Amino acid sequence: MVNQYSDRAHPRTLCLFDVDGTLSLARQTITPEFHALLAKLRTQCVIGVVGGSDLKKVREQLQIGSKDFTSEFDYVFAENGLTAFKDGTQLDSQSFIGWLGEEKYKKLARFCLRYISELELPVMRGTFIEFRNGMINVSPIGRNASIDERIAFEQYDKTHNIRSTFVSALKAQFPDYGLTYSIGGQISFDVFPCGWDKTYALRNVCLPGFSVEASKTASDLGWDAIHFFGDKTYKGGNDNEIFEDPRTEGHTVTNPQDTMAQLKALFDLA
Ligand code: M1P
Repeated sequence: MVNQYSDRAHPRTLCLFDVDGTLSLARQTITPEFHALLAKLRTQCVIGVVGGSDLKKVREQLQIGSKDFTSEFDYVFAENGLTAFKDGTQLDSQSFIGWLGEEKYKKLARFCLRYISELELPVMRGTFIEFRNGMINVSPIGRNASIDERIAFEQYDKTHNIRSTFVSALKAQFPDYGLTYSIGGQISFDVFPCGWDKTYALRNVCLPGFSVEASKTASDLGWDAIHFFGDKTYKGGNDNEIFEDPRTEGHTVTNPQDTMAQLKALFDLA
């Protein structure tokens, strides 16, 4: 087997991180302190990020300074891994529209826009459907909401169940579409083919000489351990599938400070 990471203290240990609520606060930038800790961690083991957001947003949150952030992680997965980088180089991927087809997508988009048009919300902003490579992201309030409006919507949603009711309506309307609806953030939910959750990223972490086909453990992929850190690890959260996957050791965190504390306890980091 070719060992690509022989410069690390633990070359067969992979640490994967969710972004929002794990490496940074929701839609905010990673702190310089955590950025420096990740650089230290990278001397110990192999590191990667598995975000639900698209690459632009993950970059906004993880890039500090002018150095391209994709070169500061061994693996970067955006849109659950549908946009993937290994050692700073982009890998081939599938697309949501290619999988679903234009006609089915148009029916889905029309239903969502009609549904949103009839919602009674305290405020509504713009960009209700964001079309991405590996998924669509649907937001009842609109993705142009400010940070304060996001926080207010998240609270409102907790008592009015806007997103979960919307998802139930979509499931009832399109029972044969084979889609997963995942409420991973504050103001929206992601829609993608079943199986294209964050475990999709594991397809691309296979070391040379190993095969992802029928892999059941980290060692099937060539690793001693694959750690995954996420905040939404509960059933229905967008970190749940990869957290529960038998190939990973899951760690639930409550916020970026907690992630840092857990890393310091697990690895030899000051
Ligand atoms: O990473 C979690 C989620 O972050 C954003 O959600 P929201 O805008 O609702 O806070 C989105 O980018 C979403 O796709 C992603 O899953």
